[in-house]
Amino acid sequence: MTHRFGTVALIGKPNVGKSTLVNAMVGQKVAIVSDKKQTTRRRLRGIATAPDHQIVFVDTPGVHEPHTRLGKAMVESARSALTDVDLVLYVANGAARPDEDEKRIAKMVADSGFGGGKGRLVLCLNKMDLLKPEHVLPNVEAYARLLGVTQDDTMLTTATKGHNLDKLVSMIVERLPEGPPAYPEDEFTDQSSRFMVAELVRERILLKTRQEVPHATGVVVESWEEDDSGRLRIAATIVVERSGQKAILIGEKGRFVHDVGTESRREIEETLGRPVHLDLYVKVREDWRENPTTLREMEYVE
Ligand SMILES: Nc1nc2c(ncn2[C@@H]2O[C@H](COP(=O)(O)OP(=O)(O)OP(=O)(O)O)[C@@H](O)[C@H]2O)c(=O)[nH]1
Ligand SMILES: [Mg+2]
Repeated sequence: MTHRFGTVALIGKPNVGKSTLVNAMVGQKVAIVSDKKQTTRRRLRGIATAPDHQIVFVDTPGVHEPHTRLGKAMVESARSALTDVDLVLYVANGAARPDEDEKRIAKMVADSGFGGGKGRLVLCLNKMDLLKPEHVLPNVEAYARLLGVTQDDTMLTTATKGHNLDKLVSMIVERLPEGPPAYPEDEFTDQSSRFMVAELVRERILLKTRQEVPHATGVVVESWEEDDSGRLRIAATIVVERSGQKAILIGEKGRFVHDVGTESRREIEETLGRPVHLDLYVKVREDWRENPTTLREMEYVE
């Protein structure tokens, strides 16, 4: 049996479903997902292993026009993913026509040498559940033209329902070089447990807040120790930019942060496979998104 191995970067606008696709294709939750734009803040790997292949998916932050140091680092992290992969999986919201932002991202991908015709670019039009039947053909054609690919390189998916994902994986595997697996089969990601815990806390906040709060929130795990009973005691700080945001996150009588703690702890215990005691604190650090030290502490930059 031929075994194929390769690295695949998912590139696209924010909120198109890149992280949802990675989780579904890996078969494990490796990336947080939310209905807010710019959920993913740095590159992360999700590893999918099968008898005949191993694919290292590189999930990236959605490419957008950045306004902060964090935003710039996010876009740079997506751009630099293009330097070191076998294939690009270009993900777009198939239910919307390509706009100017989409054109800029397509150009960035082409400029990095992943133009159509070379077998190194696969187009995934996601959110097909939201697409009206009469828009299928014009939308598929518009994206295919933009990226210079044919229908043979295009897959229509609904990531949230798993629709067409097996076909998408086959399309990717066919295009990867032959080679042995690089990771053991039970390894699913390159992230540290500390980072994943911070992300699971942040995901809860993204799902429960609106407007500027999701974007102004970061999470740092401060301490991590095992107590006598074998339970992990984790303390994390939720960092926001303004006192008004802090008030929202604490909530009346501390209710909001308490709920975030209870809800994220359940998922953290599942991920780590052991009981956890989670303490959460909320702090204001003005303009932390401009602060290189904080960005490093949060592991958004190296
Ligand atoms: N209707 C529908 N929603 C989807 C589909 N795939 C993902 N979503 C939703 O779209 C939203 C964004 O999904 P993410 O996976 O976080 O998107 P992303 O591209 O990683 O976004 P960024 O990290 O911000 O770049 C979430 O609310 C998902 O549940 C789909 O096929 N259909
Ligand atoms: Mg994402």
